[in-house]
Amino acid sequence: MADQLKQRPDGGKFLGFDHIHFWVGNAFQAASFYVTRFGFQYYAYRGLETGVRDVATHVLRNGEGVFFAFSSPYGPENVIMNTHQTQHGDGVRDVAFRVEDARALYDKAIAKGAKSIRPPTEDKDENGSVVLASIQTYGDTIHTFVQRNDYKGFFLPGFTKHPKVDPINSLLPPVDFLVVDHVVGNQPEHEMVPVAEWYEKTLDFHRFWSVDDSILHTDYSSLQSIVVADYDEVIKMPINEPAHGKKVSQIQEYVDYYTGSGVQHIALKTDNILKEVEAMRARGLDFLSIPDTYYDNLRKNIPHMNFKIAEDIDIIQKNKILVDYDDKGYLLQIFTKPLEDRPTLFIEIIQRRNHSGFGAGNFKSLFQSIELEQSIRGNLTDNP
Ligand code: TYF
Ligand code: FE
Repeated sequence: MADQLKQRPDGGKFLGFDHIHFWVGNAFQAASFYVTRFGFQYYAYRGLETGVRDVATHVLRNGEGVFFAFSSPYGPENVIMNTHQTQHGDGVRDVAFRVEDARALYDKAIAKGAKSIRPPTEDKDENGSVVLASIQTYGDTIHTFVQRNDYKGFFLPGFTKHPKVDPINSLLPPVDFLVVDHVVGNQPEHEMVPVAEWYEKTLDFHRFWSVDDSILHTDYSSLQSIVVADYDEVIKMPINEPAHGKKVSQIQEYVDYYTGSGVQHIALKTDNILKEVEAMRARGLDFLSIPDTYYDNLRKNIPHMNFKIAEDIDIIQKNKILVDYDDKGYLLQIFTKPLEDRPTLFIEIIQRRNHSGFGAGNFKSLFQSIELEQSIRGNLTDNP
C-alpha cells in the first residue's frame, strides 16, 4: 500500500482513466477486432466524412467506463504518426487521465520538468466544452489530461456519433467491463526507477507497491516492478523492467519488439469474470494457458482461506483464470495472448473481492506461461 499518505497535492483530483488512445496501421480494422473479440461498441468517429482530412479516429466504448480510441493517418504527411508506426507497430500512444483541472496539472508537470506535447486548449462545440493538455511520459507514450466540463457530446468536440451499428454484438454473448483498473509500462533495463520517480515528481504520484526480482522470477527470466498511483489511487501504473536471468526476460522481448518503452498491458475490471471470459472465449479470443497443477495447489489452499471463493473452482479452472488472495480477500485475473503480430500489447481481465494487489501469488505460474509462448516464438534465448 501507499508508503506515505501525505497531504493532498494541489492541482485538483485525478478522476480515473479517461480513455486509451492507440495509434495503429488501420484504425478501421483494429476497432473491428476489439468489437468482435472484446464486445466493445462503436461510439464516436472523426475522419474524411466529418471534414478531418489527415487522421481517422474510431472510438469504442464498453459500458460507462471504458473508452478505446484508434487512429491512423491517411497519408505520409503526418511524420510523427508514421514514424510511430514504423518504430512500434500498433501501440498505445496516449493513456489519457480524466481530471478536475487540466491546466493546473499541466502547469505543475511542466514546472517540474515534464515535456509538453500539447499546451492546454479549451475545445467547444454545441454539446459543451473540455480542456485538454498533454505531456510526454516514457518512450513515445503521452498522458493527456481531460477535463470534461459536463461535456454532453460523443467523446470529444469534433467527433460525431459513430455511424456503424455492428450486428456482431447481437449474435455473440455480451462482455461487460467496468473501468480500466491499471495500465502497465515496460522499460528497458535500469529505466524503471527513473520512470517511477518521474511520476512522483511531476504528477505527485506515490509508490503503491513494488516487487523486485527475488520474487518476480522463474527458473529463467525475471523482472522488477514498481506500481505508482495518484493520491486517491484511482490511477495505478505498474512500471516494469527486465532483470538478468538465465534467459531473455519477457520484458526484454517486449522492449526489443516495441523498440523501447511502451504500454505492455491494460487491465480491464469486471464484476463477473466467469461470464466475461466465457463470452470472450466464445468470441474466439485466445488467453494464456495455465497447467492443471496450478488448480491442484489452489484446491489444497482453499480450506485455509479466511473467506469463501464465490465462484465455482471447476469453472475457474476450465477457463484458466488465476486466483490470488491474502487474509482479507481475493482477486481473479486472466491474460490474453499478445493482440498483434509483434509480441507487445496484451489485455488483462481482473475481478477484485476486497483485494487491491496485482496477483503476486500468481507471478510464477503466469510468467512460466508467458515464457512458454516466448519459447514458441523462438525468443526464450540464453542471456549473454
Ligand atoms: O500488472 C501486474 O503487475 C500484473 C502482473 O509481464 C504482471 O498483471 C506483471 C508483469 C507482466 C505480466 C503480468
Ligand atoms: Fe496487471
